Amino acid sequence: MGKYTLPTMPYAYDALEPHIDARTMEIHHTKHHQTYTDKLNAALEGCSSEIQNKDILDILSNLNQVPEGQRGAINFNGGGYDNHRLFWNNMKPNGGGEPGGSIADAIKGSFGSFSDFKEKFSSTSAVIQGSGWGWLVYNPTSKKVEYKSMPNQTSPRTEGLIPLLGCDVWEHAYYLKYQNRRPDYIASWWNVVNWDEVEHRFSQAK
Ligand code: MN3
Repeated sequence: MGKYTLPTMPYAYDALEPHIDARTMEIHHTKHHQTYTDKLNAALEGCSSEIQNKDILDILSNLNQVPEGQRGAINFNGGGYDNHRLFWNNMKPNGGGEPGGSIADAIKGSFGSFSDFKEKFSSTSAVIQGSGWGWLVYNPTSKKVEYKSMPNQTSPRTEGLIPLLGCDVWEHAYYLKYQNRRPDYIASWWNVVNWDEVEHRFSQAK
């Protein structure tokens, strides 16, 4: 068995209905997330024990330490492994609404208002070309929260950013229910956002 195993889901596959359907959640977790996990383990086997012994968060934050031959595979599958475990936990049944606490103030400081943030996140994530993720991140340099689109499975950590809230806009995240209507999926996804988890990540990141 490899170093990493598929994380368990924090709720049932049908718990996010009607916003995200159970079949999509099951395939997304048991097939897609499992594959990223397996391929991350396989890519790590091609690395030195020094790399293997490091935590995936350290590896993603310092990708240059990974030998060139494995770097692409670690970027993609390590990102896929970490992004999805963040994703499951930054959603919950009966989520959504507006955040409170320090994350609400930070969003207001960076975007003007919560509705301006939501509009920017939605419209920019909707037009990511091909596959990728929309993220609310904490930038340790500016000490502000920012929106960041990332391609494919590349983690915001590879750019020194701390992921706080991610929306998977790969077709596999919504196609069964929404087909080509990515903006409809994103609009519905806001109803399952777990703001307590985002606030928790923000407090850890600061
Ligand atoms: Mn996915």
